[in-house]
Amino acid sequence: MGKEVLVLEASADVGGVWHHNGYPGARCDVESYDYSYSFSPELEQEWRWSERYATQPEILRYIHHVVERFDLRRDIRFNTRMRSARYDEEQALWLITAEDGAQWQARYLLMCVGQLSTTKAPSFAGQEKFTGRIIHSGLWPKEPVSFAGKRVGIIGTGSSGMQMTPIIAQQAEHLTVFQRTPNYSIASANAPVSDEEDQRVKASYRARREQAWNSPSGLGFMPNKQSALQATPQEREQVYEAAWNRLGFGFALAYYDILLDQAANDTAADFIRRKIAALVKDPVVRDKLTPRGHPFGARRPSVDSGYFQAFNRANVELADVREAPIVEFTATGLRTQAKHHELDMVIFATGFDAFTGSLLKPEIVGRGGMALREKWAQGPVTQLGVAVADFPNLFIVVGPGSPSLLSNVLVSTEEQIDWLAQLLRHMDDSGALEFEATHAAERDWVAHVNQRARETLYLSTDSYYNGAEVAGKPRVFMPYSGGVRGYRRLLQNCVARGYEGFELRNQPLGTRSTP
Ligand code: NA7
Repeated sequence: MGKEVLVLEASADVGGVWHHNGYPGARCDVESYDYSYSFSPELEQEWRWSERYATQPEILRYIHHVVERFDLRRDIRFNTRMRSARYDEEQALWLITAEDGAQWQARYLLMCVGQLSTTKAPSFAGQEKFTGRIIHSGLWPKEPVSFAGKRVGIIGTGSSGMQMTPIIAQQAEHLTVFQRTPNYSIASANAPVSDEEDQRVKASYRARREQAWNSPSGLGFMPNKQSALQATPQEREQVYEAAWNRLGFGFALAYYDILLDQAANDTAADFIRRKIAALVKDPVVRDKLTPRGHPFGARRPSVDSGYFQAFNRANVELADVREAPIVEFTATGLRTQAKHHELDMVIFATGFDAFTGSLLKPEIVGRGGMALREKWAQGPVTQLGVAVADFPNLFIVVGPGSPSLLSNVLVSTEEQIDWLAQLLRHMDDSGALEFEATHAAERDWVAHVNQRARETLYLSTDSYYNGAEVAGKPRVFMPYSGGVRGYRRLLQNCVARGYEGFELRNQPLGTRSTP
Protein backbone atom coordinates (compact mmCIF):
# COMPACT_ATOMS: atom_id res chain seq x y z
CA MET A 1 0.00 0.00 0.00
CA GLY A 2 3.06 2.24 -0.04
CA LYS A 3 2.81 3.04 3.64
CA GLU A 4 5.80 3.63 5.84
CA VAL A 5 5.56 1.10 8.66
CA LEU A 6 7.49 0.71 11.86
CA VAL A 7 6.93 -2.25 14.16
CA LEU A 8 7.98 -1.83 17.78
CA GLU A 9 8.76 -5.18 19.36
CA ALA A 10 9.57 -5.44 23.05
CA SER A 11 11.42 -8.74 22.61
CA ALA A 12 14.76 -9.42 21.01
CA ASP A 13 13.17 -11.34 18.17
CA VAL A 14 9.92 -12.10 16.36
CA GLY A 15 7.40 -14.76 17.35
CA GLY A 16 5.32 -13.32 20.20
CA VAL A 17 3.89 -16.11 22.34
CA TRP A 18 5.85 -18.62 20.26
CA HIS A 19 9.04 -16.74 21.09
CA HIS A 20 8.35 -16.68 24.81
CA ASN A 21 6.57 -19.97 25.52
CA GLY A 22 9.46 -22.33 24.81
CA TYR A 23 8.60 -24.70 27.65
CA PRO A 24 8.88 -28.44 27.02
CA GLY A 25 5.85 -29.81 25.22
CA ALA A 26 4.62 -26.42 23.99
CA ARG A 27 2.54 -27.05 20.93
CA CYS A 28 -0.37 -25.50 19.09
CA ASP A 29 -3.71 -27.19 19.52
CA VAL A 30 -5.01 -25.87 16.21
CA GLU A 31 -3.97 -28.03 13.24
CA SER A 32 -0.82 -26.77 11.54
CA TYR A 33 -2.36 -26.28 8.09
CA ASP A 34 -5.02 -24.07 9.63
CA TYR A 35 -2.72 -22.26 12.05
CA SER A 36 -0.85 -20.59 9.20
CA TYR A 37 -1.15 -17.53 6.99
CA SER A 38 -3.43 -17.75 3.99
CA PHE A 39 -2.44 -14.50 2.27
CA SER A 40 0.24 -16.05 0.07
CA PRO A 41 -0.44 -19.19 -2.00
CA GLU A 42 3.32 -19.50 -2.60
CA LEU A 43 3.97 -19.52 1.14
CA GLU A 44 1.26 -22.13 1.60
CA GLN A 45 2.82 -24.36 -1.03
CA GLU A 46 6.44 -24.09 0.03
CA TRP A 47 6.10 -24.62 3.76
CA ARG A 48 6.12 -28.25 4.89
CA TRP A 49 4.56 -28.94 8.30
CA SER A 50 5.96 -32.06 9.92
CA GLU A 51 3.17 -32.77 12.42
CA ARG A 52 -0.59 -32.35 12.51
CA TYR A 53 -0.18 -30.18 15.61
CA ALA A 54 3.06 -28.24 15.33
CA THR A 55 5.47 -27.83 18.22
CA GLN A 56 6.59 -24.42 19.42
CA PRO A 57 10.03 -24.69 17.72
CA GLU A 58 8.41 -25.54 14.39
CA ILE A 59 5.93 -22.64 14.60
CA LEU A 60 8.77 -20.31 15.51
CA ARG A 61 10.72 -21.54 12.47
CA TYR A 62 7.66 -20.83 10.35
CA ILE A 63 7.35 -17.30 11.72
CA HIS A 64 11.06 -16.68 11.04
CA HIS A 65 10.58 -18.03 7.53
CA VAL A 66 7.67 -15.63 6.91
CA VAL A 67 9.69 -12.70 8.24
CA GLU A 68 12.67 -13.48 6.00
CA ARG A 69 10.59 -14.38 2.94
CA PHE A 70 8.68 -11.10 2.98
CA ASP A 71 11.67 -9.08 4.16
CA LEU A 72 9.87 -7.80 7.24
CA ARG A 73 12.81 -7.56 9.60
CA ARG A 74 13.97 -4.19 8.25
CA ASP A 75 10.76 -2.57 9.50
CA ILE A 76 10.99 -3.98 13.03
CA ARG A 77 12.75 -2.24 15.89
CA PHE A 78 13.52 -4.94 18.46
CA ASN A 79 14.05 -4.52 22.22
CA THR A 80 11.70 -1.56 22.05
CA ARG A 81 8.77 -1.39 24.41
CA MET A 82 6.19 1.33 23.89
CA ARG A 83 5.89 3.38 27.07
CA SER A 84 3.17 5.75 25.93
CA ALA A 85 1.10 6.91 23.01
CA ARG A 86 -0.60 10.31 23.07
CA TYR A 87 -2.99 11.57 20.46
CA ASP A 88 -2.31 15.01 19.06
CA GLU A 89 -5.83 16.18 18.26
CA GLU A 90 -4.82 19.08 16.04
CA GLN A 91 -2.46 17.16 13.82
CA ALA A 92 -4.35 13.87 14.03
CA LEU A 93 -1.11 12.08 14.83
CA TRP A 94 -0.09 9.67 17.55
CA LEU A 95 3.06 10.60 19.47
CA ILE A 96 4.64 7.32 20.47
CA THR A 97 7.38 7.11 23.09
CA ALA A 98 9.45 4.02 23.79
CA GLU A 99 10.93 3.02 27.14
CA ASP A 100 14.35 4.13 25.84
CA GLY A 101 12.99 7.62 25.10
CA ALA A 102 12.85 7.27 21.33
CA GLN A 103 9.81 8.96 19.79
CA TRP A 104 7.80 8.73 16.60
CA GLN A 105 4.73 10.33 15.11
CA ALA A 106 2.27 8.09 13.32
CA ARG A 107 -1.06 8.58 11.60
CA TYR A 108 -2.22 5.12 12.61
CA LEU A 109 -1.41 3.07 15.67
CA LEU A 110 -2.10 -0.67 15.52
CA MET A 111 -1.96 -2.54 18.79
CA CYS A 112 -0.91 -6.13 17.99
CA VAL A 113 0.20 -6.95 21.52
CA GLY A 114 -1.43 -10.34 21.95
CA GLN A 115 -4.01 -11.64 24.37
CA LEU A 116 -1.76 -13.94 26.37
CA SER A 117 1.42 -11.91 26.57
CA THR A 118 1.37 -10.35 30.03
CA THR A 119 2.28 -13.18 32.36
CA LYS A 120 0.58 -13.56 35.71
CA ALA A 121 2.60 -14.97 38.57
CA PRO A 122 1.40 -15.57 42.11
CA SER A 123 3.47 -14.23 44.98
CA PHE A 124 3.60 -16.65 47.86
CA ALA A 125 4.89 -15.91 51.36
CA GLY A 126 8.60 -16.67 51.68
CA GLN A 127 9.21 -16.77 47.91
CA GLU A 128 12.47 -14.88 48.31
CA LYS A 129 13.79 -17.59 50.64
CA PHE A 130 13.56 -20.32 48.01
CA THR A 131 17.06 -21.35 46.92
CA GLY A 132 15.87 -23.24 43.85
CA ARG A 133 14.86 -21.82 40.52
CA ILE A 134 11.47 -20.29 39.61
CA ILE A 135 10.49 -20.08 35.93
CA HIS A 136 7.26 -18.82 34.36
CA SER A 137 6.01 -20.89 31.43
CA GLY A 138 5.35 -17.73 29.44
CA LEU A 139 8.87 -16.34 29.97
CA TRP A 140 10.75 -19.54 29.30
CA PRO A 141 14.57 -19.13 29.21
CA LYS A 142 16.23 -19.31 25.82
CA GLU A 143 18.99 -21.66 27.02
CA PRO A 144 18.09 -25.32 27.62
CA VAL A 145 16.66 -26.14 31.05
CA SER A 146 17.71 -29.52 32.45
CA PHE A 147 15.35 -31.45 34.71
CA ALA A 148 17.64 -34.47 35.14
CA GLY A 149 17.97 -35.47 38.78
CA LYS A 150 15.73 -32.57 39.84
CA ARG A 151 12.62 -32.38 41.97
CA VAL A 152 10.29 -30.15 39.97
CA GLY A 153 7.00 -28.50 40.92
CA ILE A 154 4.49 -27.18 38.37
CA ILE A 155 1.83 -24.76 39.61
CA GLY A 156 -1.14 -24.56 37.25
CA THR A 157 -3.00 -27.05 35.09
CA GLY A 158 -4.18 -24.98 32.13
CA SER A 159 -2.86 -25.80 28.66
CA SER A 160 0.73 -24.89 29.60
CA GLY A 161 0.87 -27.07 32.73
CA MET A 162 -0.88 -29.93 30.95
CA GLN A 163 1.47 -29.82 27.97
CA MET A 164 4.69 -29.76 29.96
CA THR A 165 3.70 -32.36 32.58
CA PRO A 166 4.27 -35.59 30.57
CA ILE A 167 7.61 -34.37 29.17
CA ILE A 168 9.02 -33.16 32.49
CA ALA A 169 7.73 -36.33 34.16
CA GLN A 170 9.96 -38.36 31.85
CA GLN A 171 13.06 -36.27 32.60
CA ALA A 172 12.83 -35.19 36.23
CA GLU A 173 13.63 -37.27 39.28
CA HIS A 174 10.33 -36.25 40.81
CA LEU A 175 7.46 -34.06 39.64
CA THR A 176 4.72 -32.51 41.75
CA VAL A 177 1.78 -30.92 39.93
CA PHE A 178 0.00 -28.33 42.07
CA GLN A 179 -3.58 -28.27 40.83
CA ARG A 180 -6.22 -25.78 41.86
CA THR A 181 -8.89 -26.49 39.23
CA PRO A 182 -8.98 -29.74 37.24
CA ASN A 183 -9.25 -28.97 33.55
CA TYR A 184 -11.06 -30.75 30.75
CA SER A 185 -8.78 -32.01 28.05
CA ILE A 186 -9.18 -33.80 24.74
CA ALA A 187 -6.60 -36.38 23.73
CA SER A 188 -4.52 -35.00 20.90
CA ALA A 189 -4.73 -37.03 17.72
CA ASN A 190 -1.30 -35.83 16.75
CA ALA A 191 0.56 -37.61 13.96
CA PRO A 192 3.37 -36.95 11.52
CA VAL A 193 2.20 -35.39 8.27
CA SER A 194 2.84 -37.83 5.42
CA ASP A 195 3.89 -36.65 1.95
CA GLU A 196 0.51 -37.83 0.69
CA GLU A 197 -1.41 -35.78 3.23
CA ASP A 198 0.77 -32.75 2.53
CA GLN A 199 0.11 -33.03 -1.20
CA ARG A 200 -3.58 -33.58 -0.62
CA VAL A 201 -3.93 -30.44 1.52
CA LYS A 202 -1.84 -28.35 -0.85
CA ALA A 203 -3.80 -29.48 -3.90
CA SER A 204 -7.00 -28.04 -2.43
CA TYR A 205 -5.76 -25.50 0.09
CA ARG A 206 -8.32 -22.86 -1.03
CA ALA A 207 -11.19 -25.19 -0.20
CA ARG A 208 -9.68 -25.88 3.21
CA ARG A 209 -9.37 -22.14 3.86
CA GLU A 210 -12.94 -21.54 2.75
CA GLN A 211 -14.07 -24.16 5.20
CA ALA A 212 -12.07 -22.60 8.03
CA TRP A 213 -13.37 -19.09 7.26
CA ASN A 214 -16.92 -20.38 7.24
CA SER A 215 -16.71 -22.53 10.35
CA PRO A 216 -17.74 -20.95 13.64
CA SER A 217 -14.32 -20.89 15.26
CA GLY A 218 -12.13 -20.72 12.16
CA LEU A 219 -10.84 -24.24 12.78
CA GLY A 220 -12.70 -25.81 9.88
CA PHE A 221 -15.12 -27.84 11.99
CA MET A 222 -18.78 -27.46 11.17
CA PRO A 223 -21.11 -28.18 14.09
CA ASN A 224 -23.15 -31.34 13.94
CA LYS A 225 -26.68 -30.05 13.26
CA GLN A 226 -28.15 -32.56 15.67
CA SER A 227 -28.72 -31.88 19.37
CA ALA A 228 -26.81 -34.07 21.82
CA LEU A 229 -30.10 -34.57 23.60
CA GLN A 230 -31.86 -36.01 20.58
CA ALA A 231 -29.28 -38.73 20.01
CA THR A 232 -29.57 -42.06 21.81
CA PRO A 233 -26.84 -42.81 24.38
CA GLN A 234 -25.33 -45.37 21.95
CA GLU A 235 -25.27 -42.88 19.08
CA ARG A 236 -23.73 -40.26 21.30
CA GLU A 237 -21.06 -42.66 22.42
CA GLN A 238 -20.09 -43.35 18.81
CA VAL A 239 -20.06 -39.69 17.83
CA TYR A 240 -17.99 -38.70 20.86
CA GLU A 241 -15.59 -41.58 20.38
CA ALA A 242 -14.98 -40.61 16.73
CA ALA A 243 -14.52 -36.95 17.69
CA TRP A 244 -12.22 -37.86 20.57
CA ASN A 245 -9.94 -39.83 18.31
CA ARG A 246 -9.57 -37.21 15.62
CA LEU A 247 -10.90 -33.74 16.21
CA GLY A 248 -9.14 -32.12 19.16
CA PHE A 249 -11.13 -28.95 19.79
CA GLY A 250 -13.61 -30.06 17.17
CA PHE A 251 -14.94 -32.32 19.92
CA ALA A 252 -16.87 -29.29 21.21
CA LEU A 253 -18.89 -29.26 17.99
CA ALA A 254 -19.71 -32.97 18.00
CA TYR A 255 -23.23 -31.68 18.67
CA TYR A 256 -24.23 -28.08 18.01
CA ASP A 257 -25.58 -27.50 21.52
CA ILE A 258 -22.60 -28.65 23.63
CA LEU A 259 -21.54 -25.06 24.29
CA LEU A 260 -25.12 -23.79 24.42
CA ASP A 261 -27.10 -26.06 26.68
CA GLN A 262 -26.16 -27.43 30.09
CA ALA A 263 -27.84 -30.82 29.66
CA ALA A 264 -26.19 -31.30 26.26
CA ASN A 265 -22.88 -30.24 27.76
CA ASP A 266 -23.29 -32.76 30.58
CA THR A 267 -23.27 -35.59 28.05
CA ALA A 268 -19.93 -34.42 26.60
CA ALA A 269 -18.44 -33.71 30.02
CA ASP A 270 -19.48 -37.17 31.23
CA PHE A 271 -17.79 -38.77 28.25
CA ILE A 272 -14.54 -36.91 28.99
CA ARG A 273 -14.74 -37.81 32.69
CA ARG A 274 -15.07 -41.49 31.73
CA LYS A 275 -12.03 -41.15 29.45
CA ILE A 276 -10.02 -39.67 32.31
CA ALA A 277 -11.21 -42.47 34.59
CA ALA A 278 -9.90 -45.05 32.13
CA LEU A 279 -6.50 -43.32 31.92
CA VAL A 280 -5.67 -42.84 35.62
CA LYS A 281 -5.03 -45.89 37.77
CA ASP A 282 -5.05 -44.51 41.32
CA PRO A 283 -8.69 -43.88 42.36
CA VAL A 284 -7.86 -40.95 44.64
CA VAL A 285 -5.70 -39.20 42.04
CA ARG A 286 -8.29 -39.98 39.37
CA ASP A 287 -11.00 -38.36 41.44
CA LYS A 288 -8.92 -35.24 42.04
CA LEU A 289 -8.05 -34.90 38.34
CA THR A 290 -11.69 -35.10 37.28
CA PRO A 291 -13.21 -31.75 36.28
CA ARG A 292 -16.61 -31.06 37.81
CA GLY A 293 -18.76 -28.09 38.59
CA HIS A 294 -18.19 -26.20 35.36
CA PRO A 295 -19.29 -27.01 31.82
CA PHE A 296 -16.83 -28.46 29.35
CA GLY A 297 -15.53 -25.66 27.11
CA ALA A 298 -16.75 -22.76 29.26
CA ARG A 299 -13.15 -22.37 30.42
CA ARG A 300 -10.45 -22.98 27.83
CA PRO A 301 -10.03 -26.78 27.62
CA SER A 302 -6.72 -28.33 26.66
CA VAL A 303 -5.68 -30.78 23.99
CA ASP A 304 -3.09 -33.00 25.63
CA SER A 305 -0.50 -35.62 24.78
CA GLY A 306 -0.42 -37.99 27.73
CA TYR A 307 -1.22 -35.62 30.59
CA PHE A 308 -3.48 -37.92 32.59
CA GLN A 309 -1.30 -41.00 31.96
CA ALA A 310 1.68 -39.16 33.49
CA PHE A 311 0.05 -39.55 36.91
CA ASN A 312 0.46 -43.33 36.66
CA ARG A 313 4.21 -42.87 36.95
CA ALA A 314 5.85 -43.52 40.30
CA ASN A 315 7.74 -40.20 40.16
CA VAL A 316 4.66 -38.00 39.63
CA GLU A 317 2.57 -36.63 42.46
CA LEU A 318 -0.61 -34.54 42.42
CA ALA A 319 -0.99 -31.86 45.09
CA ASP A 320 -4.56 -30.62 45.31
CA VAL A 321 -4.12 -27.00 46.37
CA ARG A 322 -7.85 -26.36 46.42
CA GLU A 323 -8.09 -28.89 49.26
CA ALA A 324 -4.77 -27.96 50.89
CA PRO A 325 -3.66 -24.52 49.64
CA ILE A 326 -0.04 -23.47 49.28
CA VAL A 327 1.01 -21.73 52.50
CA GLU A 328 4.54 -20.59 51.72
CA PHE A 329 7.82 -21.13 49.97
CA THR A 330 10.65 -22.37 52.15
CA ALA A 331 14.37 -22.45 51.31
CA THR A 332 13.95 -25.96 49.96
CA GLY A 333 10.46 -26.12 48.56
CA LEU A 334 6.79 -25.37 48.98
CA ARG A 335 4.64 -25.97 52.02
CA THR A 336 0.95 -26.64 51.55
CA GLN A 337 -1.55 -27.09 54.35
CA ALA A 338 -1.04 -30.85 53.89
CA LYS A 339 2.77 -31.23 53.72
CA HIS A 340 6.15 -29.83 52.73
CA HIS A 341 7.29 -30.58 49.15
CA GLU A 342 11.08 -30.62 48.65
CA LEU A 343 11.76 -28.96 45.30
CA ASP A 344 14.75 -27.81 43.23
CA MET A 345 12.69 -25.94 40.67
CA VAL A 346 9.18 -24.46 40.55
CA ILE A 347 7.45 -23.68 37.28
CA PHE A 348 4.65 -21.14 37.35
CA ALA A 349 2.25 -22.31 34.63
CA THR A 350 -0.15 -19.79 36.08
CA GLY A 351 -1.30 -18.06 32.94
CA PHE A 352 -1.72 -14.49 31.83
CA ASP A 353 -3.58 -11.25 32.39
CA ALA A 354 -5.62 -12.11 29.32
CA PHE A 355 -7.04 -9.80 26.63
CA THR A 356 -6.36 -6.46 28.29
CA GLY A 357 -3.08 -7.03 30.19
CA SER A 358 -0.77 -5.88 27.41
CA LEU A 359 -3.11 -3.22 26.03
CA LEU A 360 -3.27 -1.46 29.36
CA LYS A 361 0.44 -1.67 30.20
CA PRO A 362 1.50 1.36 28.14
CA GLU A 363 -0.07 4.72 28.81
CA ILE A 364 -2.40 5.32 25.89
CA VAL A 365 -4.03 8.74 25.96
CA GLY A 366 -6.63 9.76 23.40
CA ARG A 367 -8.83 12.74 22.78
CA GLY A 368 -9.31 15.20 25.64
CA GLY A 369 -6.66 13.53 27.78
CA MET A 370 -8.76 10.36 28.09
CA ALA A 371 -6.56 7.42 29.14
CA LEU A 372 -7.44 3.95 27.87
CA ARG A 373 -6.99 2.62 31.42
CA GLU A 374 -9.60 5.10 32.61
CA LYS A 375 -11.95 4.41 29.73
CA TRP A 376 -11.72 0.65 30.34
CA ALA A 377 -11.87 0.85 34.14
CA GLN A 378 -15.12 -1.16 34.09
CA GLY A 379 -13.93 -3.45 31.29
CA PRO A 380 -12.97 -3.08 27.64
CA VAL A 381 -15.30 -1.11 25.39
CA THR A 382 -14.87 -1.17 21.60
CA GLN A 383 -16.81 -0.81 18.38
CA LEU A 384 -16.59 -4.17 16.57
CA GLY A 385 -13.51 -5.04 18.59
CA VAL A 386 -11.32 -2.89 16.36
CA ALA A 387 -11.52 0.68 17.60
CA VAL A 388 -12.45 2.80 20.61
CA ALA A 389 -14.30 6.13 20.79
CA ASP A 390 -12.00 8.94 22.01
CA PHE A 391 -9.02 7.12 20.46
CA PRO A 392 -9.04 8.05 16.77
CA ASN A 393 -6.88 6.06 14.34
CA LEU A 394 -6.00 3.52 17.03
CA PHE A 395 -6.74 -0.05 16.05
CA ILE A 396 -6.74 -3.19 18.12
CA VAL A 397 -5.94 -6.48 16.44
CA VAL A 398 -7.52 -9.66 17.81
CA GLY A 399 -8.39 -7.97 21.07
CA PRO A 400 -11.45 -7.84 23.32
CA GLY A 401 -14.77 -7.53 21.52
CA SER A 402 -13.57 -9.72 18.62
CA PRO A 403 -13.53 -13.54 18.22
CA SER A 404 -9.93 -13.51 19.38
CA LEU A 405 -9.26 -16.36 21.83
CA LEU A 406 -12.52 -18.06 20.94
CA SER A 407 -11.21 -18.61 17.44
CA ASN A 408 -8.28 -19.69 15.36
CA VAL A 409 -6.36 -16.44 15.86
CA LEU A 410 -4.68 -16.72 12.46
CA VAL A 411 -8.10 -16.51 10.79
CA SER A 412 -9.18 -13.69 13.07
CA THR A 413 -5.96 -11.75 12.51
CA GLU A 414 -6.20 -11.90 8.73
CA GLU A 415 -9.90 -11.05 8.86
CA GLN A 416 -9.22 -7.85 10.80
CA ILE A 417 -6.07 -6.88 8.92
CA ASP A 418 -7.83 -7.19 5.56
CA TRP A 419 -10.62 -5.00 6.88
CA LEU A 420 -8.12 -2.43 8.17
CA ALA A 421 -6.21 -2.40 4.88
CA GLN A 422 -9.48 -1.75 3.06
CA LEU A 423 -10.24 1.07 5.50
CA LEU A 424 -6.83 2.71 5.07
CA ARG A 425 -7.24 2.58 1.28
CA HIS A 426 -10.64 4.17 1.64
CA MET A 427 -9.19 6.89 3.85
CA ASP A 428 -6.42 7.58 1.35
CA ASP A 429 -8.90 7.75 -1.50
CA SER A 430 -11.34 10.01 0.30
CA GLY A 431 -8.76 12.21 1.98
CA ALA A 432 -9.95 11.24 5.45
CA LEU A 433 -7.48 11.90 8.24
CA GLU A 434 -9.41 10.66 11.24
CA PHE A 435 -11.37 7.50 11.91
CA GLU A 436 -13.15 7.13 15.20
CA ALA A 437 -15.78 4.87 16.74
CA THR A 438 -18.89 6.59 18.05
CA HIS A 439 -19.90 6.24 21.70
CA ALA A 440 -23.35 5.00 20.74
CA ALA A 441 -21.94 2.28 18.48
CA GLU A 442 -19.57 0.94 21.09
CA ARG A 443 -22.35 0.81 23.68
CA ASP A 444 -24.40 -1.24 21.23
CA TRP A 445 -21.45 -3.50 20.39
CA VAL A 446 -20.69 -4.27 24.04
CA ALA A 447 -24.38 -5.08 24.54
CA HIS A 448 -24.31 -7.35 21.49
CA VAL A 449 -21.14 -9.15 22.65
CA ASN A 450 -22.85 -9.80 25.98
CA GLN A 451 -26.06 -10.89 24.33
CA ARG A 452 -24.21 -13.48 22.21
CA ALA A 453 -22.38 -14.70 25.32
CA ARG A 454 -25.68 -15.12 27.19
CA GLU A 455 -26.76 -17.55 24.45
CA THR A 456 -23.86 -19.81 25.46
CA LEU A 457 -22.55 -21.47 28.62
CA TYR A 458 -19.50 -19.17 28.78
CA LEU A 459 -20.98 -17.01 31.53
CA SER A 460 -21.68 -19.95 33.81
CA THR A 461 -18.20 -20.15 35.31
CA ASP A 462 -15.11 -18.11 36.17
CA SER A 463 -12.53 -17.96 33.42
CA TYR A 464 -10.09 -15.66 31.69
CA TYR A 465 -12.83 -15.00 29.15
CA ASN A 466 -14.63 -12.98 31.82
CA GLY A 467 -11.77 -11.47 33.75
CA ALA A 468 -11.86 -13.90 36.68
CA GLU A 469 -8.18 -14.84 36.28
CA VAL A 470 -6.89 -11.66 37.93
CA ALA A 471 -8.15 -10.45 41.30
CA GLY A 472 -9.86 -7.09 40.98
CA LYS A 473 -10.16 -7.23 37.19
CA PRO A 474 -13.59 -6.11 35.93
CA ARG A 475 -15.86 -9.12 35.42
CA VAL A 476 -17.03 -8.71 31.87
CA PHE A 477 -17.10 -11.20 29.04
CA MET A 478 -14.41 -10.10 26.58
CA PRO A 479 -14.25 -12.19 23.39
CA TYR A 480 -16.98 -12.20 20.75
CA SER A 481 -18.68 -15.60 20.75
CA GLY A 482 -20.60 -15.10 17.49
CA GLY A 483 -17.95 -16.89 15.40
CA VAL A 484 -15.51 -15.76 12.71
CA ARG A 485 -18.02 -15.97 9.88
CA GLY A 486 -20.66 -13.97 11.70
CA TYR A 487 -18.02 -11.47 12.73
CA ARG A 488 -16.71 -11.08 9.17
CA ARG A 489 -20.24 -10.39 7.96
CA LEU A 490 -20.61 -7.67 10.56
CA LEU A 491 -17.31 -6.11 9.46
CA GLN A 492 -18.44 -6.24 5.83
CA ASN A 493 -21.89 -4.84 6.63
CA CYS A 494 -20.24 -1.99 8.47
CA VAL A 495 -18.32 -1.06 5.30
CA ALA A 496 -21.37 -1.53 3.08
CA ARG A 497 -23.21 0.98 5.27
CA GLY A 498 -20.47 3.56 4.96
CA TYR A 499 -18.52 2.54 8.07
CA GLU A 500 -21.56 2.53 10.27
CA GLY A 501 -20.69 3.15 13.89
CA PHE A 502 -17.61 5.16 13.01
CA GLU A 503 -16.94 8.73 11.96
CA LEU A 504 -14.55 9.53 9.14
CA ARG A 505 -13.28 13.10 9.08
CA ASN A 506 -11.27 14.97 6.48
CA GLN A 507 -10.55 17.64 9.03
CA PRO A 508 -9.47 16.44 12.48
CA LEU A 509 -12.08 17.16 15.13
CA GLY A 510 -9.42 18.80 17.31
CA THR A 511 -8.81 21.58 14.80
CA ARG A 512 -12.45 22.65 14.64
CA SER A 513 -12.64 24.08 18.13
CA THR A 514 -9.39 26.01 17.64
CA PRO A 515 -10.24 29.71 17.18
P1 NA7 B 1 -4.33 -20.74 32.02
O1 NA7 B 1 -5.14 -21.54 31.11
O2 NA7 B 1 -4.83 -19.41 32.45
O3 NA7 B 1 -4.05 -21.64 33.29
C1 NA7 B 1 -3.43 -21.15 34.44
C2 NA7 B 1 -3.43 -22.22 35.48
O4 NA7 B 1 -2.72 -21.75 36.64
C3 NA7 B 1 -4.83 -22.60 35.96
O5 NA7 B 1 -4.85 -23.97 36.20
C4 NA7 B 1 -4.95 -21.81 37.27
O6 NA7 B 1 -5.83 -22.37 38.20
C5 NA7 B 1 -3.54 -21.93 37.78
N1 NA7 B 1 -3.20 -20.91 38.76
C6 NA7 B 1 -3.13 -19.58 38.57
N2 NA7 B 1 -2.79 -18.97 39.70
C7 NA7 B 1 -2.63 -19.93 40.63
C8 NA7 B 1 -2.30 -19.92 42.01
N3 NA7 B 1 -2.05 -18.79 42.64
N4 NA7 B 1 -2.23 -21.11 42.65
C9 NA7 B 1 -2.50 -22.25 42.00
N5 NA7 B 1 -2.84 -22.33 40.71
C10 NA7 B 1 -2.89 -21.18 40.04
O7 NA7 B 1 -2.87 -20.47 31.42
P2 NA7 B 1 -2.00 -21.41 30.48
O8 NA7 B 1 -0.66 -20.75 30.35
O9 NA7 B 1 -2.03 -22.82 30.91
O10 NA7 B 1 -2.73 -21.36 29.11
C11 NA7 B 1 -2.98 -20.13 28.50
C12 NA7 B 1 -3.48 -20.32 27.10
O11 NA7 B 1 -2.40 -20.66 26.24
C13 NA7 B 1 -4.43 -21.42 26.87
O12 NA7 B 1 -5.68 -21.17 27.28
C14 NA7 B 1 -4.34 -21.59 25.38
O13 NA7 B 1 -5.05 -20.56 24.74
C15 NA7 B 1 -2.90 -21.42 25.14
P3 NA7 B 1 -7.38 -21.86 38.26
O14 NA7 B 1 -7.99 -22.46 37.03
O15 NA7 B 1 -7.33 -20.36 38.19
O16 NA7 B 1 -7.90 -22.38 39.53
